Amino acid sequence: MTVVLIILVALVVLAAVFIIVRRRRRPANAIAPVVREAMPDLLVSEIAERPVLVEETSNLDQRLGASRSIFDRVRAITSVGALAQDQLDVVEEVLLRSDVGVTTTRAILEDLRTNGAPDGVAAAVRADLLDSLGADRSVTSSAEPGRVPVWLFVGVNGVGKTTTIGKLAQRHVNEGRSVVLAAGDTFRAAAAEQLQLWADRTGADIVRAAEGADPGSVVHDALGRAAARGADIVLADTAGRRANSTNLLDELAKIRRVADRAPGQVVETFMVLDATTGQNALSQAREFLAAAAVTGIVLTKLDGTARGGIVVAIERELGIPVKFVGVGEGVGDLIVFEPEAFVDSLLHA
Ligand SMILES: Nc1nc2c(ncn2[C@@H]2O[C@H](COP(=O)(O)OP(=O)(O)OP(=O)(O)O)[C@@H](O)[C@H]2O)c(=O)[nH]1
Ligand SMILES: [Mg+2]
Repeated sequence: MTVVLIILVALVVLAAVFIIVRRRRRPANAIAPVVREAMPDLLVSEIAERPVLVEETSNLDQRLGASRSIFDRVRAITSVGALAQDQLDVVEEVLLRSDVGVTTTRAILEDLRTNGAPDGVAAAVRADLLDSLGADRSVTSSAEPGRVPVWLFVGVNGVGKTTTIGKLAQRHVNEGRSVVLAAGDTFRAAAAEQLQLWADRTGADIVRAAEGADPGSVVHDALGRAAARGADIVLADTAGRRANSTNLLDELAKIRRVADRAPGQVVETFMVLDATTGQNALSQAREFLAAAAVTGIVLTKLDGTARGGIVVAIERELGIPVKFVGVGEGVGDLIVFEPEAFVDSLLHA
C-alpha cells in the first residue's frame, strides 16, 4: 500500500515538473493561436481585367515613335481631292526629312499633283510608299540535301551584327531549330565573348577561337560541328573592322567561300546597316555589296532615329530587300520587315 502511495505521489510530482518545464520553454512573446472567422463563400467578388498583350502594331508605333512624329504634319492634312501648293510643300518636306530620298519624294509629289488625294493625303502617301516597297523579301533557311544552311552577317563595326545574330538565334530556337553560332569576328577577343553570351542566353551552340585566329577556319569548324550534330542552321558573325577596308572586304570574300563549301551552303548573306547613320549607311553598303553577294538587309536601330524613311531609300538605291529591322536592344526587338505594318505605323491616325 505504502509503495503504491509513493508511486502515485512520484507520478503527480513528475507531472507537475513536466508542466512547469513546458510552460517555461514557450517564449514570452509566443503568439497565441488566432481563432479564425469562417471563410467567406466568395473570395474575390470582382476579378480585375486581364491586361491586354501589347499587339505588334501598337508596339511598332511606340518603337517608331520618332519617325512617326515626322509624319504628324502629313496626317494633319484632312482635306481630300486636289492639293494646294502649300500642302504639297508640307508633304515634300516631310518625305525628305524622313530620309525617303529625293527620287521617291519626287515620284510621290508627281502622283499627288496628277491624281490628287481622293481618300486623303495620308492614304495617298501610304499607297505610294507601299508601291516602292514591293520587293520580294522571302528568307531562306534551308539548304540542299546534305548541306548545312549558313546565314552570313557583314557590315561595318557597331552596326549591330552580333546583336542581330543573338536575336535571330532566339527566333530560330523558338521555331524549333538547332543553331550553331560561328564567332568569325576574331579581330578582338570581346567579340567572341559577346557572342558567347548570346549562345548561353539562347541555348545555341557556338564555335569560337582565340583573338587573331583565322575567321575562315572558325567558320569551317562551325560547319563541321553543325554537320556532325545535325544542326539546322549556322549563323556566322564577321568582323566590322580591319586595318583597312580592302583587307576587310578580302576577308569577307574568303569567309564566304569557306562557308559556301560543303558541308556548308550560304543561303542568306545579310548586310547589317545602322538606320541612325542615315544616308551614310548607303555609301557603306555599296562597298560591301560586291564582296559579299548580299541577299538581304537588316536595318538596325530604327527605334533610335526619326528618319525611318531610309528603308525606302535603301531598297531603291541598292536594289536589295530589307528583310529584318531592329527596333531595340532586347532579344525580342527584331522584327520581320513588313511594309504594310511599317507604312501604317507612320501614317495611320
Ligand atoms: N537601340 C538599338 N540598339 C541596337 C540595335 N541593334 C543593336 N544595337 C546596339 O548597338 C550596339 C552595337 O551592336 P553590336 O551587335 O555589338 O554591333 P556589331 O556590328 O557586332 O559591332 P562590331 O562587333 O564592333 O563590328 C550595341 O550596344 C547594341 O545593343 C537596335 O535595333 N536598336
Ligand atoms: Mg560584333
